[in-house]
Amino acid sequence: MKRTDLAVYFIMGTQNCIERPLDVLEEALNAGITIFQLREKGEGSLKGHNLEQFALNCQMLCKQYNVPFIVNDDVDLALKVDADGVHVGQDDIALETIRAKFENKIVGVSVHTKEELEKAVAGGADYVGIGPIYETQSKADAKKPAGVTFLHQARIQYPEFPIVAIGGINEQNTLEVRQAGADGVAVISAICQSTNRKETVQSLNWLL
Ligand code: TZP
Ligand code: MG
Repeated sequence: MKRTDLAVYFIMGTQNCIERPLDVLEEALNAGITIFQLREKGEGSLKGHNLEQFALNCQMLCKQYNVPFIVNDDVDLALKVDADGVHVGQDDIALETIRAKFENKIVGVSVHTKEELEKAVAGGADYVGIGPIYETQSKADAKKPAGVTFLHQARIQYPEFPIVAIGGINEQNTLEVRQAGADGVAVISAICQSTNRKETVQSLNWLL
């Protein structure tokens, strides 16, 4: 993957949307997001057949806009719908196992420490997600906000490795994250709750 693919990384599940989720996604795509992750989690989230149908609908929209479609955590679903990739945390299936199943696909890993970062890079991750940088309302079990220090260290250690920052990122603090070395910003609420998605995505995307 190219580092620029991470510029505006939209993450969404039906539970994050007040409006019709597929409308939110289409507006985000139209506004210029560069990659999308389906993260269906928490109370009232879709399961089984309904989840698969929703995933297929999201994937179809992403294809129309030529935007990679990534599935969070659910390796089986990602394989079943032939997603462009999968994103896993430290508590999910081991990277080696996933790498083998997604040979020519995108594999992203969340990291919080130097050790986790080195393991992800050595294990063949295509990119890492670092966060939460700021306070977030969108993840029930989120760790304490870490600020940009670790993100900055990661960039110094790996000048070329694709890194996306996550957690409480919005139009106001995106510059700080960029200056710390992130290739892009991964956001849920900034886009889901935006009243002007075109403007929001443009402000989040410093590559435009
Ligand atoms: N992982 C770390 S923070 C977070 C995830 C999935 C939630 C990000 O959501 P928001 O609304 O952009 O803070
Ligand atoms: Mg996970």
